[in-house]
Amino acid sequence: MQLHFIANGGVASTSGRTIAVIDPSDGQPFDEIQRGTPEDIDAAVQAARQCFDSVWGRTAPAERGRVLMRLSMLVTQHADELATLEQRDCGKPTRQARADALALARYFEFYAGACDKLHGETIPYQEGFSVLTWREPHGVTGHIVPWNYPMQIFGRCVGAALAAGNVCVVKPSEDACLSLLRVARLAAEAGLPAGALNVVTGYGHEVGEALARHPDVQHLSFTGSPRVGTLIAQAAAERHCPVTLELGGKSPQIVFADADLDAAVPSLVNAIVQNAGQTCSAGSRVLIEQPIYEPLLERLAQAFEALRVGPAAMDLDLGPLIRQSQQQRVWDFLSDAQVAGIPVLAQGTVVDEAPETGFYQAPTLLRDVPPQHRLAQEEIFGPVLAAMPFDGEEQAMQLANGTRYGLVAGVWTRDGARQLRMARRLASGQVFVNNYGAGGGVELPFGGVKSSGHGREKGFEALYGFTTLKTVAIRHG
Ligand code: TXE
Repeated sequence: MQLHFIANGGVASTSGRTIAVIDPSDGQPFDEIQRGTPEDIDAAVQAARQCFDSVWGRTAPAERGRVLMRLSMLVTQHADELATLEQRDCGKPTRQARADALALARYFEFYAGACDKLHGETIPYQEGFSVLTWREPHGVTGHIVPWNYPMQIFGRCVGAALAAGNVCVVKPSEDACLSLLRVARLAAEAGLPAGALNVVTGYGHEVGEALARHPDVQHLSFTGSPRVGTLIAQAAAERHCPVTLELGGKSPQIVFADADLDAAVPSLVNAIVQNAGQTCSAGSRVLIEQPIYEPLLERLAQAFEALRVGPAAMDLDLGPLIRQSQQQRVWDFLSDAQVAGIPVLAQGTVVDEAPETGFYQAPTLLRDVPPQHRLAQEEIFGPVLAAMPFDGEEQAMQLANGTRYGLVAGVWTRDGARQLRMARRLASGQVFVNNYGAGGGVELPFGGVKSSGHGREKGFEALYGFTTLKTVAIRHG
C-alpha cells in the first residue's frame, strides 16, 4: 500500500481510506493509494511553507542546482524501475515508459543547470537613481498532474518550480501515482530538504480542489481537461493566485502536395498513436491537399493496418487506454462517426494475448470527416485520426484554426516561404515544420492559446513563470 509523501516521509491519510490501483492491461487491482483529504493537503502545504521559510528559499542557487543534478542522476539510475511502475500503473509500453523516465531525468538536468542563471536586470533611469529587478520565487506552488505523462508533466513543472527556489505540493492523478511517489523518495535521497517536495494522492474533487483553494499556495500548475481547468482558474481567481493551464488540443497536421511523404507518413502516424493517442499534443486531424488526398490516405491506411495493440509488457505500438471510462469515451466518438456515415478507412489490430478485461482500442483512421463534426472539433484522447481534404493555403488555414483549441500545429511542405506564412498565421502555441514535436526538447517552451490554456511550461519561460519580478528603485543621497 502506498502512502502520501510529506516532509520526506510516508504518511497515511486522515481519511483512513484508500483507492485501488488498476492495471489497464488487465483491468485488475494490484495496489492501493491513500484517498487524501483537505487536512492532508493542509499538512503538506504547512510542511512546504516551513521548508521554504527556513531552508529551500534561502539555499544558494548553485546548491539547489547540485541537488537537482543528483536527482537527475538518480532518476537515470532508476529508469527501469520507474518505467516498470509506469507500465503497470498507466499501461504504457515498456519503451515509451522508459523514454518518459529518461525525459524526467533530462528535465531535472536542464533545470539544475538553470538555477544560477536566473538573472534580473538593471534599468537606466533618471539621474540619481539605480533601478534593478529581482526574480523571486512565489513560495508554495501547487501542481495538479494528469495520468497521460505523469513523469514528464511532473518534471516540467516541479523541476522549474524547485529550480526557481519554490517548494511544491503535488497532486497526481488518482490513475497514476506510483512513479511520482517513487521519484519523491529519490528526491529525498538526492538531498532535497524535508517539505520541499510533497505528494498527496486522492481524487480531484477532494484533494485537487483543496489544493487549488488553499490560501497559502501562491502558484498553481494544472494540466488536464478544459472543464477542470476552468474550475482551477476560478478558484485561483478568487484569491488572485497565478495559474498555468495546459488543457489539450485538436492539433492539425497539414500536408501540402509538395511534402516529403516518406518523412511525413511515419511522423503523422506516430503523432496520433503515441501513448494510444492520450497525448495533449496528439496530431488528431490530418489536413491533406487535394492532389495527394487519395495517395496519402492509402499510405496512411497501410501504416494503420500494420499497428498492433496489446498489454503494456508486450511493448507493442500501443498499450491499453488508461481506464474503462476513457475507452467508453472513444467508443462513443466512434459510434457517432458511424451514425454520421463517416467512413472508417483502416484500423490496427488488438492482439489475441490482450485480456478482455483490459482497456484496448485499435487505432482508427477516419476519412472525409466534416470539419464541423465533433470528431473534427473535440479532443477524443484516443488513437483516432480524422482525415479531411483542403484546397490551397487559405482553406488549410481556415480548417486548422477552426476549433476552440490552439496547442500544436504541424506543417509539411518544401516551400520555405509557405513554411513561414503558415507558421505566422496558425493560431497555436507551437508550430512544427517538417517534423512533429521536435523530439519534445525541454529547452522549447510549450503551451497553448485559446482553450488550450495559457502560460508556458519548459525552457526558461517556465522558470520565469515560477518567479515574481520585484523592481527596486534606489534614489541616491
Ligand atoms: O481529466 P481531469 P480526466 C483531457 C482529455 C481527457 C479528458 C478527461 O481529453 O479525455 O481531459 O480526463 C484532477 N479540482 N485531458 O477526467 O479530470 C484530477 O484528479 C482539482 C487532457 O482524467 O481534468 C487529475 O489529477 N483537480 C490532458 C487532473 O485534475 C481536479 C491530460 C486531470 O484530470 C478536479 C488529461 C477538481 N475539481 C486529460 N477534478 C492534457 N492536457 O494532457 C479532477 N482534478
